[in-house]
Amino acid sequence: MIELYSQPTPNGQKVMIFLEEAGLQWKHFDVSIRTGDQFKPEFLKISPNNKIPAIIDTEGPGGAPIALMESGAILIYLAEKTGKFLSKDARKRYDTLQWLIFQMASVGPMFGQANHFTNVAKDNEYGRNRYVNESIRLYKVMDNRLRDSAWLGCDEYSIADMAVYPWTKMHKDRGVDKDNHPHFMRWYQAMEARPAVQRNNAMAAEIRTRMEKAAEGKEAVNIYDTKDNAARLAKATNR
Ligand SMILES: N[C@@H](CCC(=O)N[C@@H](CS)C(=O)NCC(=O)O)C(=O)O
Repeated sequence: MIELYSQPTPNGQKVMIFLEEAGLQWKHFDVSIRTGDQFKPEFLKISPNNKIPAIIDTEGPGGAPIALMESGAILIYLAEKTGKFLSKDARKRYDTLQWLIFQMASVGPMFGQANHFTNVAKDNEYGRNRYVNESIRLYKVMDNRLRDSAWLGCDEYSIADMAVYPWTKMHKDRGVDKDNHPHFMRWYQAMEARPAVQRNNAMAAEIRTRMEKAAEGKEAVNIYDTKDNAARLAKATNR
């Protein structure tokens, strides 16, 4: 059984997509980053960086439980555990890993900052331009890659596609469409046609509603105010 400690943000959804694609037995444990669950001592035991997602595989290596954080590492672990979505052919495997890391190092952090400066720190023009422009460049990189390759990682559907897809749902906001990014859009539509991806999207909406309801009346943590993050962490870990 895979226990997923998470919230259905793009980083959470990548793991949900894998679990659905692979048909693994799994359960979602809600960790509300709005109400500060990421700073609870029990969560920090499995995710010391106080971020979702994290998993516990109750039957890890040698039959003993294993806890993991970092969505890229989780996807590699699950791919190796199941023998699915990460090719055994060395070239395809390293191609896939390089595009997975492209997501972890570029798409996630840059798109995240672009969203922040577009929706939260709206009066910071420098930040908005820097990250929105970088996001637009990254969409072109993906369009070029998908001109030459059926899927992002290699010629097979893989963990690289699962990692990127949830981050690209807002592509229209960056002016990406069929005319200017035809190869990206072909891939995006192929992703949306997959039953496991559709199940993920439905489940993500359900879990989001459930978590919003559970958070009603609770004090919210301002995750954008990072000044007292160190204090929150110290309190949670008694340091
Ligand atoms: N590199 C990490 C990033 C995880 C991450 O940034 N998670 C965010 C939500 S998408 C989070 O937990 N934020 C809570 C906080 O910063 O307090 C991964 O891919 O797992």
